[in-house]
Amino acid sequence: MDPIQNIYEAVVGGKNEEVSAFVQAGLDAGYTPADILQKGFISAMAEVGRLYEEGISFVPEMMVSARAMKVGLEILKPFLADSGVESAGKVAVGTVQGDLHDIGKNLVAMMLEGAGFEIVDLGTDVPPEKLIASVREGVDVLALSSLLTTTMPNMATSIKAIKDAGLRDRVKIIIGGAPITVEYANQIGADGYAQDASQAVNLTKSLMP
Ligand code: B1M
Repeated sequence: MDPIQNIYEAVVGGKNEEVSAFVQAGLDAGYTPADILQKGFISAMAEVGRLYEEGISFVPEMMVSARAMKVGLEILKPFLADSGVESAGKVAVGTVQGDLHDIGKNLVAMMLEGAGFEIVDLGTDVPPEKLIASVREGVDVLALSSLLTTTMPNMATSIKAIKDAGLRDRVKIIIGGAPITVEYANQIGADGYAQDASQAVNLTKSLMP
């Protein structure tokens, strides 16, 4: 079977012990890391979401698929993140308070790293105080992720907290994640919105002094 199809099925089926070999097979067969990412991993996670939404699978299945995707991304990481490039700026990435989804956030971090940015990974479920601390420590850009409609408002809360701490003009704030839109970014006073990880790289570059 085609390596990309193998990756897709391994992620949907949560077969994390097989996924690394399939990624390697894909690379050996000449697929680009971008193809493997888009057609293998991201399409598979869209299918996992569909199965969950339609009540065909449940949270445990989502978890094993997420683990398989993470294992595969580790193999892809060196190809996405080209090391040895001079730092283009410092970016803190995190998923907002209440939200534990980190695959998209990790992908954004990997692509930014590949584009030469220094990354501070704040993790998931990040409270505003931790964001404030990272701005005080000195980052050029704060990239916030949210995957849940219930945690989206925490982006607004985070921006407000940074503003209230008198730090808003010290950092550019960009946001993204499945439920986020450019209108929402404008509404809450973010400096930009990126639909996916590669747009996040272009946006970050455009915001650097
Ligand atoms: Co959750 N989950 N989940 N989940 N989960 C979603 C998001 C959901 C859409 C599924 C569904 O119903 N179809 C739904 C949200 C519904 C809603 O809010 N409207 C949902 C739900 C309901 C939940 C729980 C509430 C389920 C429950 O417990 N009852 C729960 C919440 C837990 C919490 O966070 N407090 C939950 C839990 C989980 C797991 C832990 C099981 C697991 C996460 C594991 C992990 O991340 N380590 C999980 C998963 C895997 C998903 C789906 C299936 C896949 C998400 C993903 O990784 N996609 C998801 C359904 C779906 O998205 N189709 C779903 C792949 C990833 C590459 O894409 O994260 O969108 P994404 O990132 C993209 C862009 O959005 C963008 O770039 C990335 C790609 O290039 N982007 C940014 C993301 N962040 C960015 C930041 C930027 C820029 C771009 O900064 C500038």
